[in-house]
Amino acid sequence: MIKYAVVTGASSGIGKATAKVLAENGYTVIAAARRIDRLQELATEQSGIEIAELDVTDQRSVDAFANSLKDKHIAILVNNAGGAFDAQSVLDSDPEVWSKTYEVNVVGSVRMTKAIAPMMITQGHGHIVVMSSTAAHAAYENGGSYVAAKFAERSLANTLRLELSGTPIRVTELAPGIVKTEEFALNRNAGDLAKASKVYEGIEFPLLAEDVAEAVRWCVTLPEHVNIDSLIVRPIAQAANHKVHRVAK
Ligand code: 8X3
Repeated sequence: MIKYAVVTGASSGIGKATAKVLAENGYTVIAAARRIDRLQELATEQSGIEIAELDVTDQRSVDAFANSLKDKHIAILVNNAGGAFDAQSVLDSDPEVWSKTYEVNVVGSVRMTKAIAPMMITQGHGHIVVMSSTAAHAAYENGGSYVAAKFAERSLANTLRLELSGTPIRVTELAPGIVKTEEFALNRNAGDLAKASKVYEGIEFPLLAEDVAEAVRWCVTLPEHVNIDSLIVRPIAQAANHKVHRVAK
């Protein structure tokens, strides 16, 4: 039987790295994202990857995607699509950005979970991974929209775990700290490369997307009676969200 793993937001960063690692570990990965051109590149880089266009903020897109999964044994769902879209104080922030951030990170994960969890229950097993953040564990200044969305995603995972008790579905919240990826800080800083670079300045060894992907691999390949509820992963230079050791140039 082919075991499928669905990874959302798989066109770059943590999602892409996770898709690759799961494919290397025997899963047939359905890498899903809006940017199909990037997914095509991924599928040429790594065998065992099927691709699908998906916008988790669009219920019709999620429904069409779910229909395409009929008869497939979905072992894993990684709710990874998301991101941060501002670095503003609450007072300076735009409510539209809060809505956008909530829609993609939280509601998108709810849509995907509602689409796939019933298939997992019917199949008799499954594992849902919610990619949250250390921002889901402690607030910080100028992070309000993202912090709120990630707290909500963590709550989604915690609620689901309770509601799915007695079913064969594992639920894991994975909370990475600073991860140096191509796009996260750029998206947060409206494409300003200088501001985005500052996020990682002086951190000799930030986490890489591959480090987080390895944590996903570990969680999902543990024996099926073992559930990692919540896993915080930080670079050693980040003792807490606000305490980052930076080396002066
Ligand atoms: C990203 C980590 O430190 O920017 O999820 O909140 S942080």
